[in-house]
Amino acid sequence: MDISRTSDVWWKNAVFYCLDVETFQDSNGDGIGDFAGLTRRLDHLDRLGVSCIWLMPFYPSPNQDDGYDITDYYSVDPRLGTLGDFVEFLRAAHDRGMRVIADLVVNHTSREHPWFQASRADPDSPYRDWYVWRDEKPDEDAASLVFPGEENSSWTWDAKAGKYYLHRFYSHQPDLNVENRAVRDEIQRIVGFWLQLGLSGFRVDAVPFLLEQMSTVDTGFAPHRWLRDLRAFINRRSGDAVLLGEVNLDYPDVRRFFGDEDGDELHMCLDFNLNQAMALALAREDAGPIVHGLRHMPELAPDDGWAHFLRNHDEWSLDKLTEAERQEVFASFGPDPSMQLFGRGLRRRMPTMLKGNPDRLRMAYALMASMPGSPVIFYGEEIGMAENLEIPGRLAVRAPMQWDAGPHGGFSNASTEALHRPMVSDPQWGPGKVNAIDQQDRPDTMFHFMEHLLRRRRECPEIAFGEHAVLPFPEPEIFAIRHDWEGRTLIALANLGAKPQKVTLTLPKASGLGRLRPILGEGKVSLRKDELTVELGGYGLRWVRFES
Ligand code: ISL
Ligand code: CA
Repeated sequence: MDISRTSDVWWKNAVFYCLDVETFQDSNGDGIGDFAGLTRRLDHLDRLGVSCIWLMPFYPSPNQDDGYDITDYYSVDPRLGTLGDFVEFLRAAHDRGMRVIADLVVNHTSREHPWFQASRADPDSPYRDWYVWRDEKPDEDAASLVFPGEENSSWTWDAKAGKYYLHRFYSHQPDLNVENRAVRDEIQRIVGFWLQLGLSGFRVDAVPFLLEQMSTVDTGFAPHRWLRDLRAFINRRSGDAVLLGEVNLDYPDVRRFFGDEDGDELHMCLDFNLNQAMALALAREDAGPIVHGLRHMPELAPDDGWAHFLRNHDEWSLDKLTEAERQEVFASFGPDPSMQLFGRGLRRRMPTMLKGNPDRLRMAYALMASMPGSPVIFYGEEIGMAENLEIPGRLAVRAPMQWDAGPHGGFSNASTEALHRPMVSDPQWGPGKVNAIDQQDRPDTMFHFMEHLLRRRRECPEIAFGEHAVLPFPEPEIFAIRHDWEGRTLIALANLGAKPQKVTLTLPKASGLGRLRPILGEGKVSLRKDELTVELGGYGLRWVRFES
């Protein structure tokens, strides 16, 4: 692949940054972040090396699920600004060379969406068949519930309709019926609308639920054909638009959502499998689970890729681990029940889970960024922000961004009562200690490290496009991966343990690999004949590159 072609498939070598407009920067003092505020903060993202911003839902919403409950797909929540503000933001992002994608949440709408209101009110309404209705409550398997403890069924009685409606998530989020062609046409219009305004694609929410077939009769609907049509449609409208899917399934099942061997469905999927392997590996201080995970990672078509992350905006879901493994991670990273959620995950951010150890934190991010695919950063990770466990449920990790040491961390000048969501208040983690502006001015900070890491990652297209191989080591704490592409070789090492290690690996024909250049981390590196020796501190990391 030549270098211009790599830009065509930009998502494979991108740095994604996920943020929620309402917790990023308030510009008008009402306590709610907005597009004008976000626009003012774009230089922070530019400086960090972000190449694509992922906006969490910003559409009008009663906000019962932080905006994942939408009442209008064609506009901006007035609390966050106007469509005009959105376009100004988009233009300013593009001006800095950053693309923007947004959450596409079309598995369900808000119960308050006019479509649902019409659907329940009138059996003859064309909207009746836009949702999934049943006269009798279907049998269901308790294990299939997404929010155990919060919702005890996926079917809720609606007195007005005199029927039950399906909701895979909260009861205030009725599922759309995508087996109805009119619904699929509408989804296409929504996607087309935002592409026309300049979005570069979508993070598609809850894809397996979206594609689920519920009909008891044959509607002729073929879910994967529809996903294929959707990709064809978006790429007809916009050649470089991307579909990044949330498909939290086992690897072989995720693979099906990329389409056949040509890769004609989702362009990318968030890699939950490797994510949970990393959780276990970090907790155990043993690279084994990652090695195992990579061995099972399916092959993708050349234009498709994985999106890797450590923490996202939801709980750290550990649903793919065995019960015993999950308990191991809980014991290391969140022993108190208040830190756990739905019996399957942790509602904490990395720095607190890693007990404030800066070396371990940096190693964890370098490890993630060395995985074959593109890294995704969740806002605040670049400065080592913590969670606020006083905020209920998943929202604990969605406290407002900490910009400076001033009141409300520079997020807003509203009164404390008016703040959309409380700040992190623990003095060790609050804005007085952890904030972007102070870190930008000091070299030995998380921000500087992340900036350096993400820029290095962008400069190493071999991670995105190359062949990877895990380099075996006798020391279980050591993880090493090699990426080869077009005459470039990168070797990324991480020491998952606290003990310093000196490791040696044999690289056949090392002399042909070009000049050795350590590009990330600290510690002595030497090459003698075919033997590469690297000294890694406790929780150390090192990337070395051979350049011809
Ligand atoms: O089902 C799961 C695990 O068994 C979840 O990972 C599920 O895929 C996830 O909860 C879906 O989350 C997404 O859609 C939700 C929203 O609340 C989340 O924030 C979003 O990430 C409903 O729209
Ligand atoms: Ca505001």
